Amino acid sequence: MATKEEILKHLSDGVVNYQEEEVKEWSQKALDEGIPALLAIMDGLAAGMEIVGDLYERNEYFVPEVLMCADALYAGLDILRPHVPEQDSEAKGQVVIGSVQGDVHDIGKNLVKMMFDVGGFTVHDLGRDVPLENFVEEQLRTDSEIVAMSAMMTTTMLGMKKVIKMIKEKNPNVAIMLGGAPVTKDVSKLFGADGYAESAGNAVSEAIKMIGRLREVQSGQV
Ligand code: B12
Repeated sequence: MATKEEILKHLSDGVVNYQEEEVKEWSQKALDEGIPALLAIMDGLAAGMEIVGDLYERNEYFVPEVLMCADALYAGLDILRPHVPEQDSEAKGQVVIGSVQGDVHDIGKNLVKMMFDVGGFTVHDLGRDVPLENFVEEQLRTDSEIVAMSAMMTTTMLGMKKVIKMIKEKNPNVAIMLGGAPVTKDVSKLFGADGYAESAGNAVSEAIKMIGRLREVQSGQV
């Protein structure tokens, strides 16, 4: 029987070495051994993807390898995701989420989406490379309290500022949250966003705080 640490390592290594079949096998093993699915995703699959990021930055991996690593991660996610328990069945609110125009990076966004799902939010996922106006239209269509945008490139990040301006002009009662590797708390503030989270792990708690502040403003308390 493999230990928890061994299973997590196999999941991470499977992503790094783009071994899709191995990742599937170890994802199933993680479930069979009673390892919490969320732990297997975050400390196994996502941890592997972080190593891939370092390899890419050191020019040891290039786009084709990274794409195969992403496929391996998604293969594991397909098996593990249905086993992540809903943390709370009470409806928390609605969120529109997507990776901004020009940006095809969606692994981080999909992890954040999953956390919103299990955290009791109704999620409207626009996908990746989302035209900026679509965030505005989807917010109006669904009357979501939160719009969460992801950008992984310094170039695409600038689109977020435009979306914030467009949304605030049409509907000031929306809380906008930013995330993604090049985005910082300071950048979020500078762009006029209402919130920021560094990782999928704290996105939901930040969103709940943002909704609280929104409701206080709406009821004239501040
Ligand atoms: C995987 C990857 C790819 C894959 C994407 C596959 C996919 N389906 O996503 C592929 C191979 C397609 C790719 C392509 C390219 N990539 Co790329 N890619 C990466 C890489 C290696 C890893 C990103 C990743 O998935 N990380 C793992 C996840 C789990 O982490 P994460 O995304 O950061 O997300 C976490 C947080 O940021 C946060 N978060 C993310 N989004 C959001 C949103 C909200 C609302 C919140 C609250 C939180 C949040 O929570 C997440 C989970 O905790 C990074 C390097 C790196 N170190 O980041 C480069 C990187 C992002 N890519 C880069 C580049 C340049 C490119 C290309 C232009 C390369 C090329 N020459 O073609 C193309 C661009 C294509 C495009 N138009 O978008 C650069 C960007 C540089 C910059 N600063 O602008 C990076 C930083 C690499 C580098 N150092 O050069 N890439």
